[in-house]
Amino acid sequence: MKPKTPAFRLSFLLTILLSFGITPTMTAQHTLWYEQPAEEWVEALPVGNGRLGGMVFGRVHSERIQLNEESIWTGHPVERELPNAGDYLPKVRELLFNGEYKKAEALVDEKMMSERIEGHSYQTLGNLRLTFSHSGGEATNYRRELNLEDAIARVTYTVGGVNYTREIFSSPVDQSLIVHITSDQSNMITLSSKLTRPKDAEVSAEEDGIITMKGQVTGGDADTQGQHPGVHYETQLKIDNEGGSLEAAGDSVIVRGANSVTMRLVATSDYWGKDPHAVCNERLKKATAKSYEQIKKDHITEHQRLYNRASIDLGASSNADAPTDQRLEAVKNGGTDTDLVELYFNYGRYLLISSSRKDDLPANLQGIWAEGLTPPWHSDYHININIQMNYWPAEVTNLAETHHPFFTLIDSLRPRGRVTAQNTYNSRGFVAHHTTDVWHWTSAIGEPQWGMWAMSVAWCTRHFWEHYQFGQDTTFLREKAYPVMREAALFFVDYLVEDPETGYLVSGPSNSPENQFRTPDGQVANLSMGPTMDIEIIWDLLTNTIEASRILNTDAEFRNQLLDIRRRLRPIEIGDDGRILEWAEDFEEVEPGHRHMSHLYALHPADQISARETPLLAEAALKVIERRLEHGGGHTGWSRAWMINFYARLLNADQAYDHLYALLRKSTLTNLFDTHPPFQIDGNFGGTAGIAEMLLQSQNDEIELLPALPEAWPDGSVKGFRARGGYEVDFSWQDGKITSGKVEVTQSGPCRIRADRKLAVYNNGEQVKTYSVGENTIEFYAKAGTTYSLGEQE
Ligand code: FUC
Repeated sequence: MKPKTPAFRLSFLLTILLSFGITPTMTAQHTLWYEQPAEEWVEALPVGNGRLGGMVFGRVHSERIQLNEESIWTGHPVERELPNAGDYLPKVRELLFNGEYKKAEALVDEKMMSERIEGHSYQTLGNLRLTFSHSGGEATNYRRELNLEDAIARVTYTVGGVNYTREIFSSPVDQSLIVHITSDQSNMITLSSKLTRPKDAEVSAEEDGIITMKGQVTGGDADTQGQHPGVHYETQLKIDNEGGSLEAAGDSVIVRGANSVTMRLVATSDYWGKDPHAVCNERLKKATAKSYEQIKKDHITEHQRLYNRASIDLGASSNADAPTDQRLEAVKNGGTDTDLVELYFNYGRYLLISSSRKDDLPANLQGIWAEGLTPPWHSDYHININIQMNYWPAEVTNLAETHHPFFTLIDSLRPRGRVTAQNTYNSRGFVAHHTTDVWHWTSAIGEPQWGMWAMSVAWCTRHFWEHYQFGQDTTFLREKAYPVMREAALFFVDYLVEDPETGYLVSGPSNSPENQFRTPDGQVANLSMGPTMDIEIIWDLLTNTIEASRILNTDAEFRNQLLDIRRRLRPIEIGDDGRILEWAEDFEEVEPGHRHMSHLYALHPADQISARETPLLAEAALKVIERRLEHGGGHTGWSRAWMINFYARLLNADQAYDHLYALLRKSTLTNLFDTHPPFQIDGNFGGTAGIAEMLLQSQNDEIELLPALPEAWPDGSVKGFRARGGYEVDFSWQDGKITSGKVEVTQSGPCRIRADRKLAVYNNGEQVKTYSVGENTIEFYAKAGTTYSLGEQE
């Protein structure tokens, strides 16, 4: 039997539809659209090329495109180290081992925590303001949309019988944000353009239609600790009219009676060590040498190179033709909308492509889209949970190259991280604490509750390892990943300490981010020795580094040392009530519904706990989740996204599905941004990853198709997902059963596939020998460069 591939089915369907003159619309899954302009910033639509972003409001008469450039940061590298902090480490540990938690915390607070420096922040680049003169009354036929397939925002409307269209996008190819305005009648476009910024902006307009805005950014009004001058930036906007006239007036450029207007905006800062003026000149010259049509074509081609690699189809919705805000509202009112789930998934991939491209800075807490001078948490890189979540969907949804800016950030922390490791812990290797920013500081700052946590780097190294696992690129493993993993692991060789009572190796002083416990004498405390998440992260880092050194056939002595340390780590413990303990002792949590579920790191994103392989631990993890939920857990956007991923890993489709809808209902804004609150992009990425996790998993040395398929998605397909081991996978299902699929193999070796039943494997129509290796699971020897089809056993 030759199985029908999804591609075959789709082309067949298209042939039938087209022969009846029916063109299927796919917009519901790929377009956000609205019947009114954005009033608030969180209603505007994001465009971005990885570094240059815009939030498009789509106002008819006074358009606002709020601008961001990823390197617009106040501050500069600042010395935050406490050279003698490590002198207090033995005493702090002694106090913690003796149960004197509050005393230890006070000592940490006084002697080991660096000062928090407010005022170092990511900031808005400014605004592009367009004031239109339309004649003919009110606008009708209004539509504002973001097309995710083209990565173009569009605004269309009619005034006085004239149809106007604006197209806005940020091109990665031409490093410029483009605004193109047309109308269907001649000489009807009249507008004035301006660049504005709340402060630190010198603006001038020239007769050739170029507006320049430049300055050195300083802290926002909310900063109480001074101005903290940061980068020098420049942005240039070139306005070209076709038809009509153009003139500079003060700091504006006015176009009158044009047929069309094209704007090219470039921006950069000296963060990268280059003169921003020269870089802007060069970029603008290049972009101006190309026609609008060519820039647009190149932009779409480059975007689709990434965007089109993966897709999902989970069935159709009845409400698919309604505007996005109305669809979301219907879901908030208890409805379901499968196309909206697909749109949310596609949007997550769109946001990652648009905020993280190779050679950029990584996606920050708001991606690249942040309003004002003091955005929430300074839009920094929280490396104690948030930045990791940004990259959860990168590998599985086939956007591996978006991961690189994150790797570069972690690599860049090494020089300062080595100093912090020495100063704070008398240890080799490198370390960083709960957060950092573009200035790459690594010390423990602020309150012990979040700041005294030396696990961030170790967690981030999991991403290097995942990138290798999915892509099987040994050059990456050798040259980029292993040196970072090795140095992160080296830190723990020196840092871990033997618990005098049990003999096990533990971390500390440390918190379980960012939860508090009650001490046996009733006090509220933050720090202890060996909280469970630490142990899980360290186990994970050691395991991955050991494996990497084996693959690279290097460092045998170091590997043996890591093996020995891993053996001596305190195990994950199940408490009397059946839950995984969050701390080394069975402390009561102060906030039982806390948003962090740190001690389940081993279930997801790591893989030490597995529903199939460690069922008792999985059961204990479920109890943790249930108790958190009973007390209101999952209440922030990202926390809800964790729930989806946890339940998918626990193979509980119904709960994963319910939490996916809870994410849409409770933590999603009308422009589909995740809200913590406020807007924080990790929930978008975590939600996207959660959907993928429901459809395909590969953390247990097998590709599992539909591990957590809810009944609401009986028929569907997945295209272009990646699986660990170097595979790219497509598959379709009907009535919850796999009907066809294909696996593209980049690395020769045994390949295991688990599905609803044992599948057959074909190569060029010939059935391949498979081995039955477990429940619904087959294995075959896959050859690199081959694409195998999946189908029914004969
Ligand atoms: C962590 C979380 C918060 C928030 C902040 C940016 O500290 O605990 O909920 O997401 O990062």
